[in-house]
Amino acid sequence: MINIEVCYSPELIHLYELEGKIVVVTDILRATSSMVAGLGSGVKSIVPVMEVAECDEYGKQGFLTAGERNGIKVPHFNFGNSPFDFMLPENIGKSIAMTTTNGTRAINKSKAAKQVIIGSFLNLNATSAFLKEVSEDIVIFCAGWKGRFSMEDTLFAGALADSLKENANIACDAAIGAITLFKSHEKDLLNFVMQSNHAKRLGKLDVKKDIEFCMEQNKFNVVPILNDNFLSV
Ligand code: 3SL
Repeated sequence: MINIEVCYSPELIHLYELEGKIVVVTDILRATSSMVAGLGSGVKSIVPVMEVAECDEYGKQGFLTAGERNGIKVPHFNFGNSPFDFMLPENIGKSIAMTTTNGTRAINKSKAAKQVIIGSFLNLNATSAFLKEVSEDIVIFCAGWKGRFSMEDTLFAGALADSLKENANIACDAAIGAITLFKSHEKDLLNFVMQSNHAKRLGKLDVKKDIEFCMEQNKFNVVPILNDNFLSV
């Protein structure tokens, strides 16, 4: 049986062995939800980078640029971090360079893994189905907020681990905790997430519709996979 672990924060990822494993990076509000929404709507590829300057370099090569700092669009980028921006019809077939406070950082910290994939509530069933076919151990990596635990990422980790638990060994307390949190709130996920620090932070930016959208389940039947720094489906 394969093992499933959950890591609650990029500050803890050095405690996990990633080599030979599949890492599922999740940043529900909003980076991985936006990636899934974009790639599920016809965006060709997304390159997740750590710094604004790296995005700018890709921009000079013809990429669209996207991302935020502290939730606010980087002023000179084409767009910010809203899933609705990523789904615009004019992005179909385009490549996007993206940098965010936590999500793209977590992806870059996952590169020692055998494979890195992107999970969100928007592609929960697709991610689960993909992982039911693998023989490698799995680490579900929550991007959190500036190194801290975040409720919405942990809820997703719990939902995903719960969907896999018949075929896998739940291999750490963090995974048991995530499943327990998810099971306690699975019937009112959105209301529960509205109490989270990040929803309150985003609420001040007037993006409630983004939060509601990011908590919808299974709108996209795609699993973004990282290959040579590029995410595609
Ligand atoms: O930190 C991130 O990766 C973002 O998703 C944060 S925000 O939702 O844009 O504030």
